[in-house]
Amino acid sequence: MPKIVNARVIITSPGRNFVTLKIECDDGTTGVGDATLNGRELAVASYLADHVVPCLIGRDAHRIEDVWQYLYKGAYWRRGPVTMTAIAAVDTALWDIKGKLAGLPVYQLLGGASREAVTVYCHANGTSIDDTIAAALEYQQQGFRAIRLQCGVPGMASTYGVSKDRYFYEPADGDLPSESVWNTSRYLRIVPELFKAAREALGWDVHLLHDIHHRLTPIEAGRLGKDLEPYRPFWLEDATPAENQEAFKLIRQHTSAPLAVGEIFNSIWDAKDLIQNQLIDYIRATVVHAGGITHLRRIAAFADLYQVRTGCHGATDLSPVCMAAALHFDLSVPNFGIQEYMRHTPETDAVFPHAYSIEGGMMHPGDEPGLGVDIDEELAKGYEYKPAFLPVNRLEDGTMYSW
Ligand code: KDG
Ligand code: MG
Repeated sequence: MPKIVNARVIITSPGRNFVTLKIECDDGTTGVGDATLNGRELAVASYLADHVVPCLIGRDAHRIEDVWQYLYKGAYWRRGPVTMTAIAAVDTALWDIKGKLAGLPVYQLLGGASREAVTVYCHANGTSIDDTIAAALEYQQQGFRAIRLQCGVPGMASTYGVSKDRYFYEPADGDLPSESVWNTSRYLRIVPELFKAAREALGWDVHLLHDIHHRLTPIEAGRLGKDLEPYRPFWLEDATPAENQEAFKLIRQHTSAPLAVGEIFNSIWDAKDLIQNQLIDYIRATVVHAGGITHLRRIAAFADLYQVRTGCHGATDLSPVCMAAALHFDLSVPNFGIQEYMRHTPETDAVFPHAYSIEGGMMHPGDEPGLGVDIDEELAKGYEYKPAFLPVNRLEDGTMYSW
């Protein structure tokens, strides 16, 4: 058996903070797992180093399911983003090791490829509708067939999804949380205009997506869905906060716009009612925050029973290790829908050398054994951790609101 002899928690900040777990076996085989929880990185690092790593030493690296159950059931304190991110990192690293020992890319161990490559959506954003359309046209020319559109809301100093940098999105921006201001009625007016302009400029052969980022009530989301229906959105993401899964019934009663939810979910229990009542069309849970490849496969298998497809979160705060793992999952899973893609900075890509590639709007995990991604620990040492918080959001009268 490949015995686990060491596991290191590596914190590095090549452009942004990342936490990585590297597990080592007695024959020298190593595997990596992403453990990054944006804005709460050190909580997961401590959970891993203090409570998980000591329990891994001496275990059989092949027993992925047993280790998963041990960490989940054995913790007593089940679920939650910190615990599930830590479990995900272990699980991902063990799949990487299994692939390397088998001499096969992980997607082959998951049943093999169900498609030739993975369709991704990219991000077009701008402070105005015109800027956003110009960015979207560029992506369309590069071959992307699915584009998320976000634009500034007139009168608001900043808007979710509109990054300060044209190419690199970075929401965590301060050593204390910065504050944004929100106005729902202005937002509800601008988005249909954005989609109208997008269809005029980009035509109908491209999928258009939008992220509401938990900022509407169910009835407001129903209104927006109705207004966007003529432009055939691919999905509306995080229309309303999903703690109350029943809230989506109200949205469904008012619009046929497809709904996507789940980037902040950490287990199947967050999505159970949404899926079995067919209140959503896409489940956005991803490897790093939802318990790793093992648990994400369980979520996808359950979702498949209800014709709900996957749409893994893929923002830049998920490291290339998570991206690689997501691509192996995406390539194999029967009910794949789409994968989010945001480019990492060159510094991030250098610290995490990877075999995955992108061509036009399609990605492939590559055919290296394991996940085909690693961390250059020497290079990583040069990028010290910097505290960085996600912003918070208030209404114009000062009321705290969802970010
Ligand atoms: O860390 C938070 C980001 O990953 C999130 O705000 C990005 O909503 C997001 C998305 O859809 O990529
Ligand atoms: Mg989102």
